[in-house]
Amino acid sequence: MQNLTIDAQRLWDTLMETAKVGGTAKGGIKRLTLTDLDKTIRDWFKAECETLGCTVEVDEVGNMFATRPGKRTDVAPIAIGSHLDTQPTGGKFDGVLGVLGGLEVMRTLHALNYETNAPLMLVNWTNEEGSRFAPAMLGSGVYAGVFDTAFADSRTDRQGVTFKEAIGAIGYRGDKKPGEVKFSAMLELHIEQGPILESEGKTIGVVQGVQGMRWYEVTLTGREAHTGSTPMRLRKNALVGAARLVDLVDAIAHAHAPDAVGTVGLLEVTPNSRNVIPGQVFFTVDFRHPENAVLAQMEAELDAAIEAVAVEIDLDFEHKKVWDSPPVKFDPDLIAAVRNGAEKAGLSHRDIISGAGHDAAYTARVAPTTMVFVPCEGGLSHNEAESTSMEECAAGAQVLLNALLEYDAR
Ligand code: HGY
Ligand code: MN
Ligand code: MN
Ligand code: MN
Repeated sequence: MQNLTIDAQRLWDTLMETAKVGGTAKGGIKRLTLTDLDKTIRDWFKAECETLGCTVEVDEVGNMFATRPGKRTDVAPIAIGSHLDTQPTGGKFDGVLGVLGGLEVMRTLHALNYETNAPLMLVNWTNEEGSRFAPAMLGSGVYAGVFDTAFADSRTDRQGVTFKEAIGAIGYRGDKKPGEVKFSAMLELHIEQGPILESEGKTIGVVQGVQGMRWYEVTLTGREAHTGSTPMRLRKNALVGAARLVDLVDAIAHAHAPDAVGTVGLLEVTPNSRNVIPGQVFFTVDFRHPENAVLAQMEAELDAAIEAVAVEIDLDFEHKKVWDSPPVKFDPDLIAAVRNGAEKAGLSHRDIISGAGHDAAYTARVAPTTMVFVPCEGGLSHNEAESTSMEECAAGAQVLLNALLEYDAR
């Protein structure tokens, strides 16, 4: 058996080089989905894959599928990949490591002229982050049939631009229908984005699944009025209501500790003028927990909290659940292949559930799926200071290769 070892330096250099596409002064990446920067990295990705002999297909929502032929033409490809879009204050590794680690696997096989049995597919999913267009994992969600293309097209960013306009503007509305490009299995490499692996000194996370996630949008409406001449007793201050609810979201999550998390991440005040009592506030809620029953309980508590605050401050309100991604368990055979892949590489490992959402949560609905985690410094992610080492990136890519080769040899 050839010594199939990935090239750590080449992977690291590619990570650092491509991080310049949307690179920020603080060392992160701001490369929002379906922007010109996203187009730049997509064009680069396509060209790179084509130099490795891949054919690149694109579906209606811009998901990119680069397929390297294998010995057999009668089986669907084994897929690896992740996402190249980032948060506004994103780091160099979230999503990117999964795509470029997969590219490194392809480069290694290409350099050794190694032919896998099944074809090998490298995927770049559209809009995994859900920052510009909610919900997250939108591209893989359309692929898996959770959403349809019309729903994706209708999503708008906070400037009122639709997904449909944005994907058209960068020319990535592909001709493949959702789910038309098939694969037999999916392995996604990703940084953990949490503190567990680093705190335990483990190099590889053998991911068992992804926790449940729910997103809500809340609009509180009071009344704009003069900050100087309006007595406190006559006010309908929407921001005071929102402030109460920001704290209540935090309290609900703490009440379901240690596994629950709750966050208000986006909040907009109207008219946002220093001497006008805020008439309206729009904000989002992100709840997560490994069990659906607890998420349902947290949702009920949120409903009650919104009602109570609206009565207390005499506000109108509307709120809706905009995303509900239930807990996901990954495929046992693929999990075993990752564990064996870590053992083969002599790397420490531990089983782990993902706190963050990933495209793998949706591909698991349509094909056997699992993930490989590597540590990130301080467990920090969705932050420009996100960091991990060349060795850990290489370890993740090596386990990805080992696992897919084991699965390919079945
Ligand atoms: O929200 C998430 O967990 C992912 O980063 N989109
Ligand atoms: Mn990610
Ligand atoms: Mn992310
Ligand atoms: Mn008051």
